[in-house]
Amino acid sequence: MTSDLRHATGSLPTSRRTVVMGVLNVTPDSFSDGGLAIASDGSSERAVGLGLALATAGADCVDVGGESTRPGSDPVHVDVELARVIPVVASLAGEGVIVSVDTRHAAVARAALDAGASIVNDVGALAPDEGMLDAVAAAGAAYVIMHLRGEPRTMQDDPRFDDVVAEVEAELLAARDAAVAGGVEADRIALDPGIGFGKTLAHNLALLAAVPRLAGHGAPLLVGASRKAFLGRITGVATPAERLAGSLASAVLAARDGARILRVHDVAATVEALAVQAAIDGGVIDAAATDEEGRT
Ligand code: PMM
Repeated sequence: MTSDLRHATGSLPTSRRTVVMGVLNVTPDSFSDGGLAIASDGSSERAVGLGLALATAGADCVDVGGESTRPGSDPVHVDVELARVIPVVASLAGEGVIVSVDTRHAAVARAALDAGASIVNDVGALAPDEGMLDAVAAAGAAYVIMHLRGEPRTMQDDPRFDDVVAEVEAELLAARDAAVAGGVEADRIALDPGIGFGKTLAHNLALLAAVPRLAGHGAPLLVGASRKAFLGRITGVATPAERLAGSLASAVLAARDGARILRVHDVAATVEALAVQAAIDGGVIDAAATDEEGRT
């Protein structure tokens, strides 16, 4: 049984359904949507508007990131990341949106939590930044532990595993143990196999096929496959923003297999697809779905 995911301002209902985390990259260079949320005058208005639109479209939480971790990207200075992220986090949290901050840096996590964020999404969680676990524990935040082999700049150079599922699983569980030992409560932790982070196409497919196994450790499993390069390799769709069909296919299959958080760019379409999956699997039929002649 998967538990609800407790966070700093409440909990996500992951025991009952698959929830949607909307992606808001406040970066000039993310692979999927780089530059979209950054205004030329540096103001945060455009990003806040996009974040509110994600929430209106049905996102259960909005994941705000200020450092691109696409393959080959260089790290940004923490001050730059703070300047990009904190005003957006504060505004969205002020509007009642549940905010997750996508960062590897304890200073950014701490400032975001002070500004109202509820969840820390740490793509560096296998080797957390000094002070990260203290910051998460002190705020009672949820902590997403994502699997990453190497570092973003070089992670796709030559990823190797003997048994990708067993190794990712063992490394995630070890990181969870370390986080619990560091003061983060177990029911505030979500696990994520890190699709595309130091993995080949075959590795990504093996991990997605292993969602039932990876979701079986009590912690909500987060899957972030939306718009990623492996979908383009399969479908031939080169432009990330045009990978909706592949993204939805992976989302529905992951949800059916037990993933309880989906990190996605196309929130409205994903929410619709999940409603159909949930209705088929759970037998939920909304009265509004009955047409005028009483047929459903
Ligand atoms: N993917 C990206 C960034 N952050 N965080 C988690 N937990 N899981 C992911 O799969 C993940 C992430 C890269 O995608 P983006 O550039 O579209 O944000």
